[in-house]
Amino acid sequence: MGKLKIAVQKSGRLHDDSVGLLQECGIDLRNVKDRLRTESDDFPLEVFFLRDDDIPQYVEDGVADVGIVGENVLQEKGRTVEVVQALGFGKCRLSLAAPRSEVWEGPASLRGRRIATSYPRIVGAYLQRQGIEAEIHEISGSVEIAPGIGLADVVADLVSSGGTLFMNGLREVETILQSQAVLIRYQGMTAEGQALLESLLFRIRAVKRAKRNKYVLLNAPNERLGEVIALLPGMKSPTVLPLAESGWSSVHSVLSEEEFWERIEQLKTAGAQGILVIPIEKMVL
Ligand code: PRT
Ligand code: ZN
Repeated sequence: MGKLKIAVQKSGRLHDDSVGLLQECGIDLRNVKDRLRTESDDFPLEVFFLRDDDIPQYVEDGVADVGIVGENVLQEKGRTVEVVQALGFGKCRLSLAAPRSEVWEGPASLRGRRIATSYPRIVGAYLQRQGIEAEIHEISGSVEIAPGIGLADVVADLVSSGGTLFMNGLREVETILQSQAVLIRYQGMTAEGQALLESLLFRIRAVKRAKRNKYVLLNAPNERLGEVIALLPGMKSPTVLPLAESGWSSVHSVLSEEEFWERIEQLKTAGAQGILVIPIEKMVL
């Protein structure tokens, strides 16, 4: 039987989360350090470790069936691949930043200026959308020092905490692109490859769903069960079991992260006690 070939970053910010996701999907990978490729014993998967910049092309060409890469790299490379799933890690944004002393009056302030960036294609498209002419200086690293050494007036670079910009006397002034890691696929996959991808996606979605949800157990007095149950949707509906002490029940359910704190407070107000919250490892609907 064939194997699904996946390209992931060899080392860098996406490596650990990419390998970690596969492992959470129950796919054991041996020798991930300093290797160019490895296979799994318990899932028909072959992993290629590459520079993130090369991943879109490998997937466009079908050398790898799928890949994990940041949307920023994907857009910059402009390769023809299909995005099948956002993965929720590697979040950052591509932003314009100007020296803190500079008065910023919106994108129009870019007119005729020099912009240093490693993302000439995305920045070029942005300037075109804004109808602004400016000079793009492509540099491959340490973009944030360009204004300080007189190489450019502003920069367009990836930002997560903003610490790097701050330390270089720069201020984020416009966001061009929001980015996260995504799973991409080769458009000409065989039927067998697609079936393998479906089973990988099934696992990825179960892992992601589990992360967004918590298992909740609590005790409630029987006369207030109705109120408590109304607050807990559960996967179908909550499980209710009698406690040894008469007049009380134990209620089990699932709550999503977004509504979690608000619901816990409401549950307490509705008479719930001894609330336990437990992480869920996998969640299949
Ligand atoms: O060797 P290879 O080419 O594979 O790796 P790389 O050096 O090109 O990329 P790497 O490992 O640095 O980043 C891989 C991907 O992680 C990027 O393409 C983004 O999709 C994502 N990502 C998420 C980030 C950041 N957050 C990030 N903060 N990539 C880079 N940064 C850098 C940024 O360029 C700047 O220098 O971190 C600095 C800013 O961070 P803050 O926290 O100070 O704002
Ligand atoms: Zn790179």
